[in-house]
Amino acid sequence: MRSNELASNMRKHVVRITSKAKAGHVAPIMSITDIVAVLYGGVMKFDPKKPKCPKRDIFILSKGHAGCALYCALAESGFFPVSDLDNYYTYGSLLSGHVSHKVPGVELTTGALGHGPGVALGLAYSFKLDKKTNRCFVVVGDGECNQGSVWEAVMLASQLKLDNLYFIIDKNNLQCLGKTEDIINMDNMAERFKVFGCAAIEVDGHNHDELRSALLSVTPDKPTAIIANTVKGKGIAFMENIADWHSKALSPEQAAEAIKLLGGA
Ligand SMILES: Cc1ncc(C[n+]2csc(CCOP(=O)(O)OP(=O)(O)O)c2C)c(N)n1
Repeated sequence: MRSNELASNMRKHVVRITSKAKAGHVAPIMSITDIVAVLYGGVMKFDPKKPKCPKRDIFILSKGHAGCALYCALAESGFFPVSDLDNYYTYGSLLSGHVSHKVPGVELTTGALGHGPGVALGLAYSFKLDKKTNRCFVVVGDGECNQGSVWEAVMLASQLKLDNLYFIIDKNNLQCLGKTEDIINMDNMAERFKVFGCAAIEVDGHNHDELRSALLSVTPDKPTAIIANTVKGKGIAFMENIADWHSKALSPEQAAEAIKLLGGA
């Protein structure tokens, strides 16, 4: 499926299933929807019928509170039936709010921020040691980049020359309680990654062509950092760039309005 169609379907699923479950984190999910859609809509190698296929590329969602975006991409890509999404965030469902590795296609349970980059680095290194060509992609929040563990992983990835590892920074400039610049400023993100030894590319995180070209680029012997400039809540005008929407759930009326804004029925 083309990434644009995938992103559009994902956004509508997200509104439908989060509002049904009265679940929050809609804005953080909308922020990364295009990134995840481009990865699953042509960039990554995977086989939905064999989620553990040894030739697969690895995707890790380090900002695990946005797991719903990944579930929607996996369902749309055939890892499990789209109808299963209706169980999202319900009692006993595998589709928990913070992403769970029990779901087919999910590599790592996350939610405690700061862990994804280190695991992605370990997997990328293991592929190099085994002389395999698999790639690892890890999505990290810009607020999450306040954590030292992120930078430890970046430094070691550079030292190990892991050119099969992609740090994708969801730079929406907001965290849960306010602006990233007011908490620990993460501006000049590309420069920061370059100083730590990565190739760094800055893109519009909602432009699929820019994302695809960055995700397919390789700089020999260097990990790549893709600084994706995004809008928290992208696609739902009344939610965009408003910190309060980090964890709020959509009411049925707001969900209906959101679906209209997304061009749905
Ligand atoms: C280790 C850890 N500390 C705090 C939290 C609580 N928390 C959840 S989301 C969030 C904000 C993260 O900001 P960012 O990475 O920018 O994510 P986004 O704004 O894109 O959702 C925080 C602090 C957490 N999940 N894990």
